[in-house]
Amino acid sequence: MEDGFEPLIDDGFAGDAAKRCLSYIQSQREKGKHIVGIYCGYAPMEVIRAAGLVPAVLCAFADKTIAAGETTLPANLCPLIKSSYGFIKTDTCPFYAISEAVIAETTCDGKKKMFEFIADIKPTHVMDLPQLPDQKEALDNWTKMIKKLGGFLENTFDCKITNAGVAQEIKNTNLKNKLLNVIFDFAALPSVPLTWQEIYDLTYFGQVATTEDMLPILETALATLRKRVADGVSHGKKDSPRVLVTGCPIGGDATKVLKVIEEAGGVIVCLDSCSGMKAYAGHFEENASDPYQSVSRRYLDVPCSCMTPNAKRLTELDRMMNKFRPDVVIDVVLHACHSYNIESSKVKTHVETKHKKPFLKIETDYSQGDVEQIRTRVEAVLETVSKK
Ligand code: BJ8
Repeated sequence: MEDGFEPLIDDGFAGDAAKRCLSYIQSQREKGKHIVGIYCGYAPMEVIRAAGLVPAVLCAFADKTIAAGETTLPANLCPLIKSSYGFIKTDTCPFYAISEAVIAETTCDGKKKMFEFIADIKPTHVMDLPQLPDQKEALDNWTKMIKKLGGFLENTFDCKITNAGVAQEIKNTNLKNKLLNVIFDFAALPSVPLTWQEIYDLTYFGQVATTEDMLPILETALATLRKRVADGVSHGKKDSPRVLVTGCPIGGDATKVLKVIEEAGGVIVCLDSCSGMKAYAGHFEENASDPYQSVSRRYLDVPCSCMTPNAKRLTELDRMMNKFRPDVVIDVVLHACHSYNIESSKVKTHVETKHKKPFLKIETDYSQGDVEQIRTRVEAVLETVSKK
């Protein structure tokens, strides 16, 4: 905890987003709620919640289970997939253990093929995600897949999902997203009154907790941030380089990159990935004649590199850059994530030519062996924008 900072979420889990989520999910299970595992920002949360279910994020970020994952999966695969599968293989993932079924999507090849292994263990529903989001068939096809998921959930959990229930969850999500974005706005201030860890804690928990359960947390966080601003409390120095981090989802051992950026004197003002602010962008149309179509439209707007073309990534990057005014953009690409790796070149050109900002791509995994190498590169890029 930063000196002079009251915790944003005062629940004893500050800096440990996974433990907070696990504790929440376990408490929901004790209340009789069913838990369903998810792997992706495309999981239609509004339908999951309308079924009365609690989502558990199964993406893992720990180096310790990579070796176990590699006994089945190839070594030259993304660490997120190997780590997630390694937890399952060693039966050490409490999130997977408590999940009664799994929802998956056809995003990247690695995840898609890994789902075939876990489908043998638990009921696993794989959704056929359209990957050409701008084609006119995409909306109808994805809407059908979301409705099919509804059927799977109704059968598996013996529940009923109504259109009114989905419509209500759309409103709930919009409210949660609105408040989270008010919190993100604080990172756009010239003196930044919150840390990347605090942003991460909120974005991670926000994927799991209902709007009802998030509201008091968000309201307290907002009050704390307003007090920090009033007291002139900020993170980093006024002249610290502002950094926008984009790319693959990161957490756990991969947060080494975020830690190095801070240790090198940077202030992270934007986390543009599925583990950060990406999940809370955009808006769901309310009161639509078909709420499933509203859900479908919003998720097709998620700018993941598995989509082609993925022009929305650059549009969204523009919005983030205009809002958070970074001095530097750092693209974190996990080893063997081909789609984000290939797309990195477009992002670099866009950042350097349109925004005239330095760009750094870091390819990494969950091991700590490259920390010093990353540090040298981060220090060098921050030096180029040093305001001293
Ligand atoms: S919507 S970013 S959560 S797919 S890093 S496993 S893409 S090889 S995680 Fe993702 Fe959904 Fe997209 Fe978001 Fe594959 Fe790349 Fe690994 Fe990845």
